[in-house]
Amino acid sequence: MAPTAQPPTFLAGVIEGFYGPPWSPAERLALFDWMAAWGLNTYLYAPKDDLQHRIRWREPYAADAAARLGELIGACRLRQLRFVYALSPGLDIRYAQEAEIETLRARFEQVRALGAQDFALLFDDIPDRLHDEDAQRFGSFAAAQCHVANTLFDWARHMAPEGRFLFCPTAYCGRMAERQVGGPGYLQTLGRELASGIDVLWTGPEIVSREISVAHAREVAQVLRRRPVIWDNLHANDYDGRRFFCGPYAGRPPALREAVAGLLSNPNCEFPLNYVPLRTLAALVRCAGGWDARAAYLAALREWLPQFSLLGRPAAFEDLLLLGDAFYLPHEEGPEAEALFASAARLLTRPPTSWGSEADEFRQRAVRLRQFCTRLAALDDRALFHALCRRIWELREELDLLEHYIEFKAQPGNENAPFRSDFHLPGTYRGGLVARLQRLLVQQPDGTFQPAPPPS
Ligand code: GDL
Repeated sequence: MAPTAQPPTFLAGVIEGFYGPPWSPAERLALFDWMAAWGLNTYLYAPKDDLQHRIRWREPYAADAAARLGELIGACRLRQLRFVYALSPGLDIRYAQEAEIETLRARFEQVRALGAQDFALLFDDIPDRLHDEDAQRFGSFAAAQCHVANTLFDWARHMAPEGRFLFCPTAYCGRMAERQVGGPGYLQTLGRELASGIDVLWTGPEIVSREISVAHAREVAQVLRRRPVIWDNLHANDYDGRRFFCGPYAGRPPALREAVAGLLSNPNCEFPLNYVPLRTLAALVRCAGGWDARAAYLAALREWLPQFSLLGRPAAFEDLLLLGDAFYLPHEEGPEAEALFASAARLLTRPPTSWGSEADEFRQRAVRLRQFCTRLAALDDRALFHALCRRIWELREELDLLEHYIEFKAQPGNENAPFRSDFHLPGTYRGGLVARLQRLLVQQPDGTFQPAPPPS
C-alpha cells in the first residue's frame, strides 16, 4: 500500500479523552513521536479525570501545571502536530450567565498564552436538563450550547485565524440521536445554529461503534450541515477494567476519509497498549488502493514485537499473535483466540469419550498462551508489563482451570466425576460483589436481559 497524503485540514490522530488516570508527560512525548513518525497530525487534550478539564473546569492551572502544559504544547509544535485543548463545562455550567462564558474564555486564554491555537468544548456525558433560567433564555439545550460555543469560537478565531474549534454534542452517536438525548431536534438545531467553522465530534452509530459506514457519516453530515470529526472509541477500554484492545483499526473503510473531517482515536487508558491501534489508524489514514485491516494488524504487530524483549531475549511472533488476538477488538476476538475459544466450547458440549485429538489441539494453544502470559513477567519494558499484568493474570487463571478440567475429564472413569481445583476456590475465585451482581441478570444473544435461573 503506497502512502497517500491527506489534505492538511483532515484531522488524524489521538484524543486523550478517557476516564481514569491521564497519561504521564513521558507517555505523551512518546505518543507525539509515534504520531510524527506515522503521519498523524492532531492530539486532542481531554482527559476526563484531569480535574481542571471537567469537574473543576472554572479553575485555572497553577503555575507548575501550566508550565507542564506549556511543555506539552511546545512538544507538539516541535513535531508540527496540532494540539487541541478541550474543556468540559457541561456538568454544571449555567449557560445564560455571561460570567460563565468569561470564565471559559479566561481558561482558554491561559492555555493560548502557553502556545495553543486550537480549542474544543465538550458536552458529552452530562445531564441533559437545563436550569430554569437557561431554559427561559434559550428554549433548548442545543441553543444554549450553541450560544456558548459560538461566543468562544469568535474569540478563538480572532486570536488565531488558522486554529480549529471542535464541539462534542451531548447526543454524540446514532443511538443517542434516536433516543432524542438533548431533547427533540437537538442535532438539527446544532446543525443550524452552530457557527459553520466549528467541527462537530461524533462516535458513529454507537458510543463504541463496530462499524462506521460512509452512508452513516453522510447521514450525520446532512443533519449537522458539516462533515463530522470521528471521535473513535473502538479501542477505548475505560468501560471495562478486564479488557484492552490491541486489534487493528477496523470496520471503517478508506472511503470514510472523504465523508468525515477527521478520524481521532480515544484508545486504551494504558498508553503502552496502544501501539497497534494507533499504528493501524495511521496506516488507514494514509493508505491508497486496497485496505486489509488484518494485514495492517500483522504488520503493526511485527513492528511492536521488539518491545516484547524478555530479559534481553526476543519473544516469538506466534506468541504475541496469540496474545494480541486474545485482546483484539470489543466485538470480536482475533482468529487465533476465537479458534481457542471455539475448541474449548466444542469440547464442553460433547462427552469426554468422544474428544479424541481435539483435546490436544485445545491444550497446545492454551498452554502456549498461558505460558507466554507467565513469561511476560520478565518483560524488560516494565511499563508494558504493568499495563498488561492484571488482564493476563485473569486470562492465565481461566486457561489453567480449563486445561485442568479437560485433562481430568479425559481420564478414563472421570467422565461423570465432579471436578475441583485447589487454585480456584469459592470466595477468592470469581468472587466479590461485582461478580455476583453480574451473575444475577443474564444477557441474551438479542441483547435483552433475563434473571438468571435459580441455582439447582
Ligand atoms: C464515552 C466518552 C469517552 C469515553 C468513552 C468510552 C465520548 C464522546 N465520551 O462516551 O470519554 O472514554 O465513552 O467509555 O465518547
